Amino acid sequence: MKITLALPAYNEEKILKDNVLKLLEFCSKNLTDDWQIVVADNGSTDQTAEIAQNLAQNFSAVKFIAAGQRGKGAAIRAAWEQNEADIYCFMDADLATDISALPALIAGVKAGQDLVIGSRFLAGSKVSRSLARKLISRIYRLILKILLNLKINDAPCGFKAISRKIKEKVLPQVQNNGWFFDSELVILAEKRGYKIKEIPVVWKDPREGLDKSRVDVFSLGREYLRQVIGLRRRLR
Ligand SMILES: Nc1nc2c(ncn2[C@@H]2O[C@H](COP(=O)(O)OP(=O)(O)O)[C@@H](O)[C@H]2O)c(=O)[nH]1
Ligand SMILES: [Mg+2]
Repeated sequence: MKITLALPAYNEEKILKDNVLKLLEFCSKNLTDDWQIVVADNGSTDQTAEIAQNLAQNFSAVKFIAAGQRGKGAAIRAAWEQNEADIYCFMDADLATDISALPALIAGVKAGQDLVIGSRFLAGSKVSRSLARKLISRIYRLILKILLNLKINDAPCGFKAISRKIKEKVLPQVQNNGWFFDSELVILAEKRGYKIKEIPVVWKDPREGLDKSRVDVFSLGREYLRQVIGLRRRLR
C-alpha cells in the first residue's frame, strides 16, 4: 500500500527540519508500507520553503510542494491531490500529536475505516494544554454537537488518515481551505455515513506559552462558528 503523509507548514523554520528528521526515522522503523512525506508550504515568509526543499533533495521519501493558495486546508488538499496513494494522512508540522499513534492511524484505514482521527477526548489520551485551550476545544465540541448533532468528538485534531474513497468522494465537496478544512471533511463524512474511528493520542502543544500570538482564538472561534452555521444550512 502507498501512503501519502502531508505536513502542512507555514512559517515553521524553527522546527521543520528536526521534526521531518524525527518523522523520517520513525516511519523507517515503524511503517512497512511504501510511504512518502509531503511538506506543503504556501507563502511562508521565513525559510520554511528552503528548508523543505533541502530535505527533499537529501531524502527520497520527502517531497516538497508549494501550494498556490493560502491556508492549511489548501496545503493538505494540494499534497493529497498531487501525490496519489491508497491512504492519505496529515499531521501538524509541530508534531503536537505524538507520532507514536501513526501506525494505529494507518492500521485503522487498512482495517476498513474510511476516516481515522486522533482524538484528545478519549480515555486513553494524554493531553497537556492550557486551561484556556482545553475550554475552547470543549466549547467547539459542544457547538458541533448542538448545531450539527456530530458524534465525533475531536473534529479539529491535526492528525488524520483517510481512505481513497473519502479522497475521491468527500474531499471534492469540502469548500473550506483554511482552519475549518478538516473539520468540514469529518462532518461531511459522518453525515454521509462513512465509517469513522477516533483513536487515543498523546497531545502536547510544543508552542504552548511561547508563541501565543500565532492564532487569535477569538477571531478563529467566530470564524469556526460562521463555518459551522454555513455548513448546517448546506446540509439541510
Ligand atoms: N501550508 C500551510 N500550513 C499552515 C497554514 N496555517 C497553518 N499551517 C500549519 O498547520 C499546522 C497547525 O498550525 P498551528 O499553528 O500549530 O496551530 P494550532 O496547533 O492549532 O495552534 C502547522 O503545521 C502549521 O504550520 C497555512 O496557511 N499554510
Ligand atoms: Mg500546533
